[in-house]
Amino acid sequence: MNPTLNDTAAQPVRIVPRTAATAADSTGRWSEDDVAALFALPFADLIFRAQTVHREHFSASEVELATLLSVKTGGCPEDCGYCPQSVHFDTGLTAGKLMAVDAVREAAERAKAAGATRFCMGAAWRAPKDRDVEAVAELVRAVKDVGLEACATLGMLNEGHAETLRDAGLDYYNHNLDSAPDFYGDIITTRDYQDRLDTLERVRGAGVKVCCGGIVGMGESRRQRAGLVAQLANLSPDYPESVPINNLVKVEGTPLADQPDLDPLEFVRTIAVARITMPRARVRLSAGRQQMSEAVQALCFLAGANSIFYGEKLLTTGNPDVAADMALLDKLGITARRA
Ligand code: SAM
Ligand code: DTB
Ligand code: SF4
Repeated sequence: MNPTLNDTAAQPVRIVPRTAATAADSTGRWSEDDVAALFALPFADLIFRAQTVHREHFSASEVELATLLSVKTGGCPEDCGYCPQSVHFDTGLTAGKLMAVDAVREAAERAKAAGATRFCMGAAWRAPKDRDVEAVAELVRAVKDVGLEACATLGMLNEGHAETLRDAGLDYYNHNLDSAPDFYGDIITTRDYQDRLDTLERVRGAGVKVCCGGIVGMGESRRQRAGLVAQLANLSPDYPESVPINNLVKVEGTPLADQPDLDPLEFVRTIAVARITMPRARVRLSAGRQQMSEAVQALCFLAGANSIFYGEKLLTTGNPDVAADMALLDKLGITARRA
């Protein structure tokens, strides 16, 4: 008989996961090295650690359902290499004007009836004008009237914009850092990292909750994924309340259309590292679920994801249909967060 197995059977060994020097410093800051060390943990240790942190702050069997709606589609002057809505790339998308309040209210009512608690409105603007912000404030009021949490992502905000949206009842503003600072320039040239940080500061300053994450699978290195997570975890005065982790959706016509797939387990690791470094945040398994197996999604929930986009569409691309998502959550014994 294998002596090792025999010993183990006779005297159970307490397995303590290796944690390495992987923790925030005394000020709560995460160095890129420490985040990279988390990524390098044995998979089981990383997931165990993420689960432990997750259970300290959330029920591990509950997920938030957020529905997305593109309220202003396409025609965006920015050149974000992943995005089907940029005017720089021919993706066959038809651009539209800002949606009317009634249509948005109806979409919010449908989302609520389907079980969502959060409604996120996206607009393909570089930066909204004052009148755009006023118009979106009306949409926010409609969403709040329906009884959903309201989130908007409209691009860069100028002075006073975050306050106008807050006064309309906006709960969250989504503005992603998207990648590590040293990879950002490979993906976007029309605005820089500091522009993003400035908008996030305006959002925080107005007392609106921050939803900020990024995209993986764009050809970045693992070190750069660690760099992105470190940036998010170290945001001042605190990390975002909500952290969407998107897996690149490859859209024909965009420069990243032929990007090789990221190893799914590396995506799971990214979720786990986000959970460990931002323990109280809603970590959202965001774009890319339609291309992901159920098993990988289940691993993402184990790794600490506790929010998903719910409904057939993201902004312009597909998302699993509601029945499939319900069946998956049911299989996993995960329930939807109640309002
Ligand atoms: N125009 C605004 C902006 O960029 O801030 C808001 C809308 S923009 C589409 C919102 C986010 O969607 C982007 O920051 C990016 O993280 C994500 N996104 C866009 N296209 C994507 C794609 N093909 N795959 C994954 N995420 C994507
Ligand atoms: C986020 O981080 N992901 C969402 C939301 N915030 C606005 C957008 C995903 C978009 C995926 C590509 C599309 O459907 O156009
Ligand atoms: Fe425009 Fe936003 Fe798309 Fe960039 S991600 S091209 S800013 S809509």
